[in-house]
This record gives sequence, C-alpha cells and structure tokens, in this order.
Amino acid sequence: MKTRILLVLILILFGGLAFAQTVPTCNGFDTTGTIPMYFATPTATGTTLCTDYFGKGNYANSPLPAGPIDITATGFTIGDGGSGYTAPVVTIADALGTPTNGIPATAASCTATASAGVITAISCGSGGTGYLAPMVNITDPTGSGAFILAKVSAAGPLVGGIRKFVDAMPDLKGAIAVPDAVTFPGSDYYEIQLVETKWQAHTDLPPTTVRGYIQAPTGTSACPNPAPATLNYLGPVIVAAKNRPVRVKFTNCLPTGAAGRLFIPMDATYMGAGNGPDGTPYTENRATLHLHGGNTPWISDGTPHQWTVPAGEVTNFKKGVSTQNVPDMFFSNGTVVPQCSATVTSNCSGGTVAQLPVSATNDPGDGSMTFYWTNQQGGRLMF
Ligand SMILES: [Cu+2]
Repeated sequence: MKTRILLVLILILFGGLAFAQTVPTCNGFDTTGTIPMYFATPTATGTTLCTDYFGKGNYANSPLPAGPIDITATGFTIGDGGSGYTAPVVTIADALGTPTNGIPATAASCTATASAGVITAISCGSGGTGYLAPMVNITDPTGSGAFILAKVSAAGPLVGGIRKFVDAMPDLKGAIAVPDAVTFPGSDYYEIQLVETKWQAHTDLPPTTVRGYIQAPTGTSACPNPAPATLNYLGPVIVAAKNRPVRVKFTNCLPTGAAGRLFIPMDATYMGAGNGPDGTPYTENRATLHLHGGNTPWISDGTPHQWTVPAGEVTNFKKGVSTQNVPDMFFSNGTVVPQCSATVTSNCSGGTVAQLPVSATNDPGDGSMTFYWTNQQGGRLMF
C-alpha cells in the first residue's frame, strides 16, 4: 500500500500558483527553443496549451532557492501519523525543480519510526540537495494515512532564488533630470531620449531587457550609439513647479527593423495598435510621452495617435496622425533653436523672422516630438 503525503516549505509562499490554474504555465520550449510549451514531467510530451504572460517559462515568477531539507528536530511536522504501519520506507520527493522521477539528484536519506502502527518520527542521515518543495512519501505493506510536512532548510546552503533585503531601493533623488532654464526663458527645457537597454532588477536576477528614458544634453541631435549599457531605472525624474511650464524634446531611440519588435507579447487590438489605415501594421517601436493628470494642451497629450517611430524606421506610419509640434519651439537640423532674449539676439526664435536661422522649423526631425506642459495643476507625483 502506498500513502502519498505532503510537502512544503518555508521561505517563500508559492502555494497553489501553479496548481490552481486550469491552463498550466509554460515551463519550457519546443525543440526549436522558440515556442513556449508545458511539460507535465521532464520526460512528457509537451503541449502548447499553456499560458505565460512573457512567453518564457517562469519569467514573471520569483525563482525559489533550492537546498537540503531541514533534518533537525523541527524539520518535520506530523499532521497525521496514520495507522497500520509495519515497515515504512521514506522517500523525499519534490513538487518542483528538475527532479528525476520527482526526486532530486542528491536525495535526502530518511527513515520513519512507527509505534503501534502510527508514524511518530522521521529521522534523516542527510538532507540531500536541490529541494524546492519537498514532499514526504511513505510506502508500507500495510499502513496508510500518514500526513507529514517537510521544509527546505533555512540554514542552507541554498542555491538560486531571490534573497530578501540585499539591494537598496532605487533612489529617485539620484535620477533627477537637470533643467535647462536658459534655452526657453520662463520654462524648464529637457531633451529626453527613449532607449532600449538592460536593467538588473535584483542582484540575484540577470539583467533584463527594458525600454526607458535618459536625459541628453541640450542641443543633442542624434541618438546614443550604442545605447547606454544600463539605465537609471525610473529616471530621469522631472521636478516641476506649479505654473512653470516644462518643454521637452523627445527622441525615440529604440532599435529599428526586426530589432524594434517589442520583446514581450503585445495586444494588437488596443486602440491605435494593429494595422494602420492602409492595412499595413504599425511597428512595435512607436513611442510618446504622456503627462497623466496634467493641465496640458491637446497637442502635447501623447495620445494613442500622437507618437513617433525612431528615425530610420521603414514604415508607412512614421508619426501618429494627431502628432503636432509645439508651435513656438524651433529646431535647425534637429538641434534646438533658443528663444530670443536680452542676451540672445541672433539665431533665435520668438523675435523677428530675421533672427530665426534660415533652416529653422517646428519639426524637431525624424524620430523626435516636442511637448509643452503648462503645469497649471496642483503638485503631485505624476507619470
Ligand atoms: Cu493620462
């Protein structure tokens, strides 16, 4: 008779996550390594009937640390000793991980003590290694009904997983953009670029691909090449004052062509996504800025129809149909033209036509857009 008993571990709660779903989470790939699949066991034939937001197994879950089971006096909890046990044999299997037949490569070695047919104790010579979610299995010629919990040893040694409290929280104060208060007197001016690069969210995780923003010096007309190796994630932060406008030249510096495809699955049914008016698809590297909650003129709202692809992208749709440039911001070959002032009287905008450079235009160039935010609203953290 075989009695199958239970698990589970401390450290991290994963309870039910993988088991409550009727559609299993993809946990591997087909033979080409590209199509996500679910394998019930490492030796089973996989199925593509599985779900995973990121298309890659376990991308969205925190990996668990693996280690030996806890073989100390408090390592096992006997929920029910069962009855009728005469020659119990203990195996410590695992509900997760990559065990062979459910047993890690280095299995724990344990025995059960039965008293009057009831399991009263589990003792182990070794805790093994590689356990994520240990399960105590007891086989016996006559007994049944035992229910015993095991756990992974907090003392380790643990391998993999994510440790708590090892990284400081990102400090927004270190990511504050530097305003240019000179180019447009009365306004704070910023040149912001969108790049695709890496961000390491946790010391125990590898860097992951992200899209995020960087501040470029005033007068920049080109994208950084190559993109910066890492981002100061969530930066740059623009600190604004009520009633002092912020002006932005935004440049989309995402990759073009096949490299410009979004690296996570995309819902093409949203407004502004999918195909354009001529039936050809929009690219997945379109971008805009949107100040949520701002008292902002419509031309600077960054709606689903106000965006730009990067310069050099081959597409029928380079900018959203509703994209408009700020009428009093001028550029000469993509480089900002400062507003005329008492000290800036030539090659400037806002004065006479003669003061404007010959090539000046409101168009900041392919891949760029301009924004004007009035900030005529109360103070708050906006995004
Ligand atoms: Cu909004």
